[in-house]
Amino acid sequence: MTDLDTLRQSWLTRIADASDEQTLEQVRVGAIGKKGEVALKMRELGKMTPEERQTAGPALNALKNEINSALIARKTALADVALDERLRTEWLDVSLSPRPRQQGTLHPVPQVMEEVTAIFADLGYSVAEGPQIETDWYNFDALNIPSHHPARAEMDTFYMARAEGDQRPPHVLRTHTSPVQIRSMQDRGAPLRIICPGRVYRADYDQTHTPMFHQVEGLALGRDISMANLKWTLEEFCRAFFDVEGVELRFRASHFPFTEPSAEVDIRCSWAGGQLKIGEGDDWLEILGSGMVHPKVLEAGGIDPTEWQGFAFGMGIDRIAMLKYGIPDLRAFFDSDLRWLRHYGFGSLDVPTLARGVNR
Ligand code: 2NM
Repeated sequence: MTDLDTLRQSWLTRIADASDEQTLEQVRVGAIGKKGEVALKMRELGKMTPEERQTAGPALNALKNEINSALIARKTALADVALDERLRTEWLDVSLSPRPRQQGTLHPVPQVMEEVTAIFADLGYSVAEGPQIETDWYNFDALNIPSHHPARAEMDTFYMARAEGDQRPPHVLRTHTSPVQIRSMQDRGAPLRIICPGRVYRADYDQTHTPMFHQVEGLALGRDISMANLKWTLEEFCRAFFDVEGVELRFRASHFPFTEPSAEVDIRCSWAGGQLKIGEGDDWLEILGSGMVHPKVLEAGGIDPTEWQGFAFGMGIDRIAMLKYGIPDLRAFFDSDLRWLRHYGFGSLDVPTLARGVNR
């Protein structure tokens, strides 16, 4: 049986040397396949004497089984190696952030809108929104700006085209968010505490004006809400928004058709060294307009002015964003310049909340 020993040694060596599954399969076919070497040996059993066959038969069967076991063991080992190789090369760092780099940033305008709404939400105000295309009644008449009032001309209003033969007054792009406050009075009645952030439109374009800009207006109605409540509210707001403990506000008598009395509000600041500092210095910076809501405006909102009164205020978001974040040119807000957005933009997860502070 020395030739069977040679056979065994030769196939076991080739099995051990097979470095991949394909080679191993070739070895299997050559050894114990139908026309493999062991099968050919088995065919020779027929020419043997019965005595020879009695020892050669079991020996060949044992060889076939041994080769088969060696093939299975080798196959398992190769699979293990292949798996190890995959595990080594196909890896993933699950500690990576969802995006490899910060790709987008939040524009300062929505960021500041969020900051303002977070501060007023903390004071019990809810957010109200409304259409950007308004009837002239909601945009003007309801706000005590009748047809031939000079404020209509001063507003640089964008008028919508009318259908041929339509005699009704044209719709307008809202020139302030006050129409939303009229709608909210009509829908919700008094008492009421709302702020209305949104886009507004005026046909004006220069270094300090863009034809579309952003406003937040506020309205608080109650039985005995006064100018004192207005002053406290605006001081609280400025303290939180500009993150300055010693904010100081100055109320200057002014005029708006929709409020009586009316006041423009300045904040103490310094321009020392060309840099704006809020809350210190000898300069004043106008930041918003305000007043007690005119009785005619309350009536337009379906509110009885003998029972309810309240204050309202309005500010330009773009403007206070410039002041807070030191942005020099208003027009850059709408240029979509990526370098500008990366410089002045905010991280997408950098959402202002009062719990974390609106000023990070
Ligand atoms: C301002 C200044 C003063 C204002 C008034 C109203 C309303 F609809 F309630 F009467 N909303 N906003 C208001 C008052 C707006 O912006 C400079």
